[in-house]
Amino acid sequence: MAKKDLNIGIVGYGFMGRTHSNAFLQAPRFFDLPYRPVLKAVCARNTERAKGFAENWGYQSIESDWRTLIERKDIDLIDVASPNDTHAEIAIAAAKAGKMLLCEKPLGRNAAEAKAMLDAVEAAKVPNMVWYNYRRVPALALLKNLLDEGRFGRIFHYRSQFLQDWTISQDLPQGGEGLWRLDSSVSGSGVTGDLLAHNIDMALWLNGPIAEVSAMIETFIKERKHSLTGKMEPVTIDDASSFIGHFRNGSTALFEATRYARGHKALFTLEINGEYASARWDLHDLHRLEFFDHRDEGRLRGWKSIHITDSDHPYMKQWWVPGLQIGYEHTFIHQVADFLTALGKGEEAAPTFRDGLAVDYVTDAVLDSAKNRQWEDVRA
Ligand code: SOE
Repeated sequence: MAKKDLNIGIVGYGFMGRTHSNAFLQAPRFFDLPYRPVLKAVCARNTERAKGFAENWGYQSIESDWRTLIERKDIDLIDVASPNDTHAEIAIAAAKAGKMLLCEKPLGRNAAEAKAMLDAVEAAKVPNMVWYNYRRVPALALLKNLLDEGRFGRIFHYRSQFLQDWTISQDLPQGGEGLWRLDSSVSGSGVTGDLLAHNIDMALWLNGPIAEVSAMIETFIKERKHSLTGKMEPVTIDDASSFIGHFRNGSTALFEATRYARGHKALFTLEINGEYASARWDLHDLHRLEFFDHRDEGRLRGWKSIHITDSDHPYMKQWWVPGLQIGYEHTFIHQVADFLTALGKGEEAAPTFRDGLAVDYVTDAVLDSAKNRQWEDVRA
């Protein structure tokens, strides 16, 4: 089948600009897709750096103002890979200009922003997706299939953590390039929107909606020098965030995210316990799914560690040979492949902006609950 070109304009060239650009380039090399992403333009304020980025990744042109980028007739899709405070303005304007949208997570700095973004893409009827990339880890896609097949029976517990340790030093400044995640006016929140949002998106996908939460947040370092002003300023992000809650299916939730767990760099873990089966997974060993099935013969019952590298595992047929694993960057490649496949069929690819808003409703409830020191219902 002839491939159609899909012209991409990306805003932002940081960590996520790199993961997305790599995915646009690699997806059509490994998957048979109806569209071929064409890297038309990268947009960033620093034109020297944008030029270097364009040369490295093969973007055909650069722009320094996202407004000019979205006006361009030769761009079909805008990829928002810039800091969180830019997501809503760019996405809403791009949707109005009729562009398809991919947006880095979290969708908005809060649910109000995310709702305005959802309204814009739905009014414009443009395809849209949020980069909650971990849904495309093959082991987790397999877990989703096992859950959908009903192998776990009734679900009792879902627990999930995201542990990092990179902000422990008092000397780390807040704000500016690379450190905007520590400035809540840019990021919206601390670990709640940055890390816990991943745990929540995964949980909503695997185990359905969360009904209510009771949360606690903590800011361990109260003042940091701001990179932009050079002055010591109060820290207004949450350094740690945890909650208990109830899913609508009756199971209980136990979640924690922190950047103060010394020794842990990106330890995203989850465990689900059902009537018949349990499963657990962690990002440091992302190609393994631990699975326990109580219906196995009693003498042989036990935890299995399944190495997710066989061709009958999700996505793996497209990669190497059984036994050879893939990694973090592949989750983004899979996401592009799924988006383009769905686009070819005129279907949506999840997580859409609607799914992104659902996450923001939970993170808003977490922050409200911690502030008000009470249980909060999550908006449906
Ligand atoms: C923060 O350190 C971060 O880079 C997040 O922003 C990403 O979403 C997460 O996948 C890894 O950690």
